[in-house]
Amino acid sequence: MNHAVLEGARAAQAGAGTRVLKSVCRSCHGGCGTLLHVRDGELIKVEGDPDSPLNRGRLCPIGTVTRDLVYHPDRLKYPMRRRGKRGSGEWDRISWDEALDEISERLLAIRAQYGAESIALGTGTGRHHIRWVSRFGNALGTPNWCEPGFAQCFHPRVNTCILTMGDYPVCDFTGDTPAQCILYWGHNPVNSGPDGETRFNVRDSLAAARHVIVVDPRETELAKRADLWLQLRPGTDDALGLAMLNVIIGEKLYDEPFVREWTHGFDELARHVAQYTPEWAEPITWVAADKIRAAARLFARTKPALLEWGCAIEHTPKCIQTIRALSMLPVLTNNIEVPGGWVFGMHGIGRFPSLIEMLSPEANARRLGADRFKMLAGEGADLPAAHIPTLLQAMREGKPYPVKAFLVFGNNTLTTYANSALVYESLMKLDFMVNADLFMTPTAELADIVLPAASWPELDQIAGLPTIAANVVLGQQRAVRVHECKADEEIFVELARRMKLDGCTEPVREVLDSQLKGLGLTFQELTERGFVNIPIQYKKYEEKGFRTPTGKIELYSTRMEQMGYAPLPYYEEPPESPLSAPEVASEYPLVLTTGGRIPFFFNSEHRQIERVRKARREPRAEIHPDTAAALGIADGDWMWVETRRGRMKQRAKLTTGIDPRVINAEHAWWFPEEDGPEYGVWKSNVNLLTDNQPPYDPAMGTYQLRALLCRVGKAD
Ligand SMILES: Nc1nc2c(c(=O)[nH]1)N[C@H]1C(S)=C(S)[C@@H](COP(=O)(O)OP(=O)(O)OC[C@H]3O[C@@H](n4cnc5c(=O)[nH]c(N)nc54)[C@H](O)[C@@H]3O)O[C@H]1N2
Ligand SMILES: Nc1nc2c(c(=O)[nH]1)N[C@H]1C(S)=C(S)[C@@H](COP(=O)(O)OP(=O)(O)OC[C@H]3O[C@@H](n4cnc5c(=O)[nH]c(N)nc54)[C@H](O)[C@@H]3O)O[C@H]1N2
Ligand code: SF4
Ligand SMILES: [Mo]
Repeated sequence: MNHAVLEGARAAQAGAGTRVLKSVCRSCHGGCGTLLHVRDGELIKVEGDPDSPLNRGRLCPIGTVTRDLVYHPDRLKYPMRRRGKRGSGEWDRISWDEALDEISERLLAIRAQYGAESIALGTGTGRHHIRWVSRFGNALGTPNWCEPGFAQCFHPRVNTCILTMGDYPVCDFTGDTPAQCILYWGHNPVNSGPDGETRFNVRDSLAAARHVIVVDPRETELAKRADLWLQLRPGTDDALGLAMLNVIIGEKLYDEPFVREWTHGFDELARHVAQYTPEWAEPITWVAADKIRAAARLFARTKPALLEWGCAIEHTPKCIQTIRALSMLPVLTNNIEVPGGWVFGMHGIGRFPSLIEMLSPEANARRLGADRFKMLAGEGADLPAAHIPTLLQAMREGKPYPVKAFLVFGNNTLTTYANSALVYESLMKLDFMVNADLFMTPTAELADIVLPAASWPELDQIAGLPTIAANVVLGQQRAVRVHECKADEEIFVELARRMKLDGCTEPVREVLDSQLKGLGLTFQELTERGFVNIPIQYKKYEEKGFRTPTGKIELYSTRMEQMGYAPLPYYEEPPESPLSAPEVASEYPLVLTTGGRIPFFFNSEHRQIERVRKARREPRAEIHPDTAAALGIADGDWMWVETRRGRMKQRAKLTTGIDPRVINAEHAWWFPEEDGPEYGVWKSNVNLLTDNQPPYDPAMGTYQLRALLCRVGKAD
């Protein structure tokens, strides 16, 4: 049946006057196929698309409340200009023309006075418009755009793998062969649906796997299901990974022919990891040596095996070497480019016209952090971005040069960057701030102008999943318009035109069409089909080698060595730990980890939506019953959690699933139901506790969101 006939059939089933449009949910990093039912210009129903290989008709709690999101009474409905001083909380409605004219005039004046690099652009994690932010920056002449995940989430893994393997490997979830062993490391994807996978692919692969290994300080649902649960001390993943390499190499559990032919530097690695025995790792990681051996053996002996890794390994300031060590587990065991293992992408979407050529080499070199963090902001980055702590310092102190303007497109800066108090101080120093969002947030309250952004059913875009790999290409199409909300992409185009920039001025659909040329489709045709699923080819390297300087997977990284970084992975304590900072530990004796994902919210979002909020009214911090009893804390009590940076409170959740020496606190809490302009952002915000001061990861500039020292007490 052709697509027009199919659409007709769907509409007939839905009832007279109803159109059913295929689209893709973008309320998380996943991309579940959806059917949007539209009548008289209104979205009346959202269903999972039964044809989509990513969700087969299912939607998670967040996807299920899409209509509540789109038509929420608190949506920003029109542009507004702040009255009074920054943070006054008083706003006047203005027109889009007024807003865009004022923004372009202010930006042109700031650019003329301080240089283009004094204008910074910010966005949120994995958003549909992420590449448009840097594109607009390139057209404007500023290298300073940022995203909270670039040094802290996913991109450290992406950049490391591109440098050492030539591409970013993803789990083979759309092929025919299920993995037999899955190793979940610092990752809880049944809740999170992260990195361009969907929770449903994850659940299906879990159901099919014979063996499960979990590396997590908390006893999650996955840990309960696991053959082996390695309950490590937060922040010691590098030591554990190195010890597993020691076992795999020492016991000759690796795939000798693959390693010999397709890897570079095995002998150096083997010599190097000989020191990292399981007995060495036990007191560091709190995981018994025998258990480390058992995990290494199970992973190496079961084929095919998958590593599912998450952002927990990127929330300490030495993430690149941790990633290096872990990435070698599937490599040594030859689980790369095989059915049911890690595969490189089919790259179904064509090159995005990033306009990077509009940025001069001098401007590129001025990107904040480029001189130090080459894998984030310089030559070792796939998509270079500014270093957030350096950017905030430039706002506060004007050093190394002033940053005067910040345009934020979809990021609740006060809740998700580390060290929220210092973030607030930095934003208050700006001359000009713009915030485009779906809702008013404590961060948007600090802006000069706020813009109402469109949510996913209100805009056109292409999604390629898994992210980076683009094995499935999905069309996200505008089904409805609400209020005066505009897609971020359109805002950039309109601003570029008004500012008379030499790029970023063509219509959005023209760009989308250009990206689909390789598939022989227009954007319109893609939306009619819904998606294109490109069959995965395995062992592509046998024809072309790996895209690295040696043509092999570099266990010993020549690129990292050239850039002045360690070519082999090593162990280093987190900077604020019982071992590295015993003097701090005497006052703050517990290890704090943060952020474990909640299935009902995406980071700081969705707290306004009653149908999901009722599942989690208040923030929770997990504590062992023995620790709680010693401090007189009962289950459900408000509990202070305090570090050297500050304190905040969450409800104590007593559980034996956490080590008595560890606390886990949720992230991104604020309370939209409380009074503005603060909306309770200082009450339970875990980033009052985290740290954005040095040391940073030497290559990536990563700061410290987890593995810190804290103390807790009963709050009234
Ligand atoms: N529903 C929902 N989905 C989301 C998000 C959301 O907020 N809600 N956020 C999105 C984002 S931005 C991301 S990056 C992904 C993240 O998704 P995940 O990578 O799954 O991240 P988390 O759930 O934060 O952490 C995973 C696990 O790491 C454990 N952990 C904590 N500290 C350590 C440690 O030091 N070492 C190890 N090995 N484990 C540790 C936690 O206990 C947790 O169970 O999810 C994305 N998807
Ligand atoms: N302590 C601690 N801190 C963390 C983490 C942790 O685990 N622990 N996780 C970190 C990680 S991994 C990440 S990636 C970051 C995530 O941090 P962010 O990406 O900043 O996530 P949010 O705060 O949810 O910001 C999303 C904002 O975008 C708005 N929005 C949604 N869709 C759109 C849109 O289409 N257009 C526009 N303009 N706005 C939109 C939402 O309403 C919301 O206000 O947080 C990091 N912070
Ligand atoms: S898993 Fe993500 S993409 Fe799928 S329905 Fe939920 S929020 Fe939407
Ligand atoms: Mo993230």
